[in-house]
Amino acid sequence: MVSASQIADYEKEGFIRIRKFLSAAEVAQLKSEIARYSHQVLPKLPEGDRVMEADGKSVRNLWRMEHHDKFFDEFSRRESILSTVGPLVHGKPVLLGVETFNKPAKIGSGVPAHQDNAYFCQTPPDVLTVWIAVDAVTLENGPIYYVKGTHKLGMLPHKPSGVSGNSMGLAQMPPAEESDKFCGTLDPGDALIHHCQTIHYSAPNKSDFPRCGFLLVYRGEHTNNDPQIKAAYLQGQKK
Ligand SMILES: O=C(O)CCC(=O)C(=O)O
Repeated sequence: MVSASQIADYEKEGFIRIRKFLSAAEVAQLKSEIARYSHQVLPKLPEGDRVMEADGKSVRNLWRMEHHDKFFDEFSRRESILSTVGPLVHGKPVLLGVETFNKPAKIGSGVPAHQDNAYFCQTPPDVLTVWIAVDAVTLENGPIYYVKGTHKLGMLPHKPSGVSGNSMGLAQMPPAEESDKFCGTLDPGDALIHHCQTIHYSAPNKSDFPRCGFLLVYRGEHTNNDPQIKAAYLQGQKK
């Protein structure tokens, strides 16, 4: 469940941080299930459902995990998660995808500033991501930064970024003070929930410590494809 003050913070800032979203036992199980998936399922995945880092060996992203594995499909249906997400998407949550952003030690690549709806293309923008820390997220290993209140700016122009796994980046970052930025440091099991129009980005991981995030993306049942955003997305994929 999400409290009235958390809902108010989410509506105002475009994100919230929830401490101890998962227990230590749940996060340990999640970590071992991601490792199992990476060993057993990943070798059989279609190319589009995984992205590797520049070394060709380390996983950058796993996409659409719910399609390939029962554990992750069932995880996305947990009542505790759906009841948290419902008030934030203003309706019945519908899963868009289960993913990881692994950001491995030393080699994990950065994520250009973007709004997720450049990929999701939904209207109204009642879509969010639950980003669960599998590892500790510190200032050193590439935490997510959010720009507060930017979910209220509407969709801003994006352009191809050239980054494998994050093909779209903001064409131009709107002016923001340092105090407008929030750094999402987390303990394992903590979560961030961000709105699909909140600008966010993260730096490469040059540290000795991995920074794996496990993501669940939901939309409200009432959202639809926005043809204008979709056209911009498809155009960007051609370049
Ligand atoms: O994990 C990261 O560094 C970025 C995640 C992200 O871009 C997203 O959740 O949309």
